[in-house]
Amino acid sequence: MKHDLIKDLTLSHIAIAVSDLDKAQSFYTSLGLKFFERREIVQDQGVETAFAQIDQSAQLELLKPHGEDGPIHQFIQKKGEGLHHLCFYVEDIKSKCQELRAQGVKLLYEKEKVGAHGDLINFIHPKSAGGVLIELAQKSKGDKA
Ligand code: CMX
Repeated sequence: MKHDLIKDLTLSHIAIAVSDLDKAQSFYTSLGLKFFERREIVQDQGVETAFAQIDQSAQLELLKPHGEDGPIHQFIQKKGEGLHHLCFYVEDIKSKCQELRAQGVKLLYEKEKVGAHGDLINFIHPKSAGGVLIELAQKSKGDKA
C-alpha cells in the first residue's frame, strides 16, 4: 500500500540515554551506523551528544549527561540507560505548539529553546503522549542537513 508522505512532520532522531559515549558509539558502529565526527555539548540541556545517520532523514542521537543537573543524568539515575525520546521535525514549531496546547497537550516549555544543531525545540510531556517523551524541532536556518 502506498502512503502519502506528510511533509510537515518527519522523524528527526531517536535518542538513547547512555553513560559512556565511546562504548555506546562503538556498539552502534558495530551494528553498521556511521557517526559524525563532531560531538556537541548542549549546556542548556546538560548533555553531550553524538549523532549517526540512519536513513535519508532520520538520525540516532546518543545522549550522555554533561554535569549532574540535566534530565539525562536524572533519567539514568532513576531508570538506567535506554531509549529516551523521539524527535520529529516540524515546519513551524511555534504554530505546532500553539495547535497542540489548544488541544490540551502539555508542552514542557512556554517558549521554544535552542537545542542540538541550533534547532528550535520543545517537548511534549510523556504524560500527554502515552508515556513517550516527544521532542519537536524546527531546523535551524544554518542547518540544511
Ligand atoms: N520517557 C518516558 N517517560 C519519562 C521520561 C522519558 N524520557 N522521563 C521521565 N518520564 C516519566 C517518569 O517515568 C515519570 O512517570 P511516573 O510518574 O509514572 O513515574 C514522569 O515522567 C516524571 O518523571 P520524573 O523522573 O519525575 O522526571 P521529571 O518530571 O523531573 O522530568 C521530563 C521528566 C520529561 C520533564 C524531563 O526529563 C525533561 O525536562 N525532559 C526534556 C529535556 C530533555 O530530555 N533533554 C534531553 C536532551 C535533548 C536533546 O539534546 O536531544
